[in-house]
Amino acid sequence: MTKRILVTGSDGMVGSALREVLGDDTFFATRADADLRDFEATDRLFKEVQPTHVIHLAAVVGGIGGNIMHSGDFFRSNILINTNVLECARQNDVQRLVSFMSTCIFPAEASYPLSVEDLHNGPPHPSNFGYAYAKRMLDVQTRAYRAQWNSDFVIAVPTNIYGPHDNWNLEEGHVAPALIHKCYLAKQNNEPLMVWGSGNPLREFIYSGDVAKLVTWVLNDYQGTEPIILTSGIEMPIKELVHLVADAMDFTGEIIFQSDKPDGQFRKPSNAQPLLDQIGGFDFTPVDVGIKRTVDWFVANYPNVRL
Ligand code: GFB
Repeated sequence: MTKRILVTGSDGMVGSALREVLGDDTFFATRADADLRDFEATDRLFKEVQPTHVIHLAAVVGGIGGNIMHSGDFFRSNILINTNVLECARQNDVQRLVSFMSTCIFPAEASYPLSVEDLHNGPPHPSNFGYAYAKRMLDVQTRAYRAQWNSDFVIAVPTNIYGPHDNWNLEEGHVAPALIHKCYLAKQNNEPLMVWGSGNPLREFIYSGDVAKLVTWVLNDYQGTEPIILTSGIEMPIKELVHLVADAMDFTGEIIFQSDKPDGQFRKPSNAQPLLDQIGGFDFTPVDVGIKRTVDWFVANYPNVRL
């Protein structure tokens, strides 16, 4: 049977990057094709596409602001989406499915670097507990399906992804797109760039194009069954990200750190070794290069961007 790949949530940042690496044997589904919170709609999509492989990107996500404001919706929507997609994949005999968690769902108090063995050993950071617990159930469902039906479902766990086609919402987006959008407006309006928190928290950033290449490898070649973390393992203070954005935008105005805004988790360094053991080397896009590429994309496309 010829390979037929279904990508869910394909109109987002990673889905857009996957369009550049996957071939015409791929069906790029979006919310317009099916509301994956509805089982019947999800099953209709699987019956229409008849995929042999699935890259499951669809999720309701946001940055620290979005997670704090919408914890109930983030929990409910992601539980429904994942439950439906994995069950439809099983019922429609999908050979292999890759779904996504992220490093923000690990315990807030964990030994570093974060490793998948510790995933359930403690509560996640309160800033995103709704999303985090929903995503942890994806791990439970994946293991339960493998145990009962030998489903070949695996999970990729990227760190903070950034890149073109992101969600640029100032209040609910992730840090990189929010800062790029704010920096663009600050430059336009000759105003200070307002940064949330102290700028001291540390994050690992991974470019969307790298995630697309790595998840294609997970789909085709990853031999393990445990969730696989996708990271370069390089941490960066938020304040360094701010300067990369300002430099890429050629912004020379004032930068103000807002101490009344949340810092969130201080750091969440994750274990890059399992990936490197499996794949050998990987040329991660340096953050300064990726940010410049993303800023140039934003400036070229604004205001026709997702807000
Ligand atoms: O990407 P982010 O919103 O979420 O990053 P997390 C939050 C960090 O960036 C905090 C600082 O330290 C914020 O204080 N920050 C500075 C800003 N300015 C801004 C701003 O304008 N907007 C935002 N959003 N942050 C994410 C999860 O957690 O981790 C995702 O929310 C995902 O779901 C990702 O799982 C891996 O990095 O704290």
